[in-house]
Amino acid sequence: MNLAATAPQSDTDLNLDPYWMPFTHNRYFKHHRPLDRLLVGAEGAYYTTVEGQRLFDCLSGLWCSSLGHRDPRIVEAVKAQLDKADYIPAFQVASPDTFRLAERIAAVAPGDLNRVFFTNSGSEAVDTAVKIAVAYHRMRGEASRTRIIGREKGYHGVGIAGISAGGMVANRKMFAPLMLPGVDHLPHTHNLKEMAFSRGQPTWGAHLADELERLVALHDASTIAAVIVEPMQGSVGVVVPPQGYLQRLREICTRHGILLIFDEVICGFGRMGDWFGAQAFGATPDLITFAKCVNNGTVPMGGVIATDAVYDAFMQGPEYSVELFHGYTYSAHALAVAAAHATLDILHADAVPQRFAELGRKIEDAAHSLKGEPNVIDIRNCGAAAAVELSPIPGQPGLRGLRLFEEGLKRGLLLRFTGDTIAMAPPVITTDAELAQMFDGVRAAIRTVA
Ligand code: PXG
Repeated sequence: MNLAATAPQSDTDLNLDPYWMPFTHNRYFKHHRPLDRLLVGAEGAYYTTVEGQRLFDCLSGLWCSSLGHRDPRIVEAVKAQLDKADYIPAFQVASPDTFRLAERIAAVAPGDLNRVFFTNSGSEAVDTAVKIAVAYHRMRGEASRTRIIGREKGYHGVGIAGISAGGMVANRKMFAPLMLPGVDHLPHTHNLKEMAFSRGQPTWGAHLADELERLVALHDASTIAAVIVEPMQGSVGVVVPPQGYLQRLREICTRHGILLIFDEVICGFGRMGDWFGAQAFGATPDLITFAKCVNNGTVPMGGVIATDAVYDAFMQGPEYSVELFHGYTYSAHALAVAAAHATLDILHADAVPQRFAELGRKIEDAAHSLKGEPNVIDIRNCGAAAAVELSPIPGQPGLRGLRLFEEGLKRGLLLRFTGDTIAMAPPVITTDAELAQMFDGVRAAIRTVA
């Protein structure tokens, strides 16, 4: 360890080398030392940089802080929990608050999804759901059902199950030998020719769900455990399900005894204008994965909601035996549970899903007003989320997206880009004036990088 690492430093001579930043161009960041990307404060819909600049939080953190930052009701709940108990083990004992939280989550989940398993992240939630799906069939005497069907362009986090079922090539190609065997993929539904500039759910594309029938014909249903999809594909840049698509997936899964998993890590807890994407889009899965907005991103938490039927299949053997050999040290961490209760209080008291539906209508109009700006080849929106896709600079994919992100910072906007697409999902507290400012800033930035 060198001295610089232990001596007090100012932020400007911060040693950037030891921290290996996730999903970040480390060399570019460390070379350019962007002070407008060093964040020290978060309040409401804004971050504050080390230089004191305020940045509007266009993606609610990473899709997780949908109520805005540091709502006093959540802050107080976490502080109060610290005064009662810091850590409570999750194996063989539990806090009563965890049971109450599961009950509250089940109450807002659709259909018979009444059983909640807690994890600490979306990636762990996906691992958990995939394990539950495979074990479920085994418990029912169908041990040959092991195959997982994901979807192209899907993002299910970075665990082995998530990258195997996921469909974003950059997240997969380096790890090819590690992938789960027996995974196949549905085609994605993003088609510029058929659906560019659709408002909300595209009318074209429901037939792509029938590709599942083709995979069943290829592999046989007796080998398939589950299909996992995001109702709305968030990470790849707000790819919206075509009308009728999710219903068709549901029908085919039911017909063939395949479990349907909705990965609602982004869609869950209000963003789609309802509690879950399942309700917003009108299709009910057998398992839901969640994370992020369950506690407004305050303390890591994720989980899986299962139907009674899935849970019941595990309840076999002697009563004293463990039914599912799975769980995490920090499953239902006391601070995360406290933050989740406070978040649910706010989601109910402030009618957040409905307010997201209203905000979504404004986002739709504002986003689609960018049509015709230079290099804009698609605009998509769904719930309170939108994405603008730009044509790449020839031979340099992703560079226009990066430039746009940097222009956004100059205009006080913290944007999120993936390739040459920017995604926006601002907090529910966003005012009309802030929404207008965000889209004015994006418009100006798009023109600058043209
Ligand atoms: N499933 C889905 C659908 C996700 O969106 C995960 C799983 C993984 O969650 P964890 O908590 O393990 O990161 C995610 C995460 C972005 C962005 O910019 C999206 C995510 C994470 C970070 C950035 O779109 N999604």
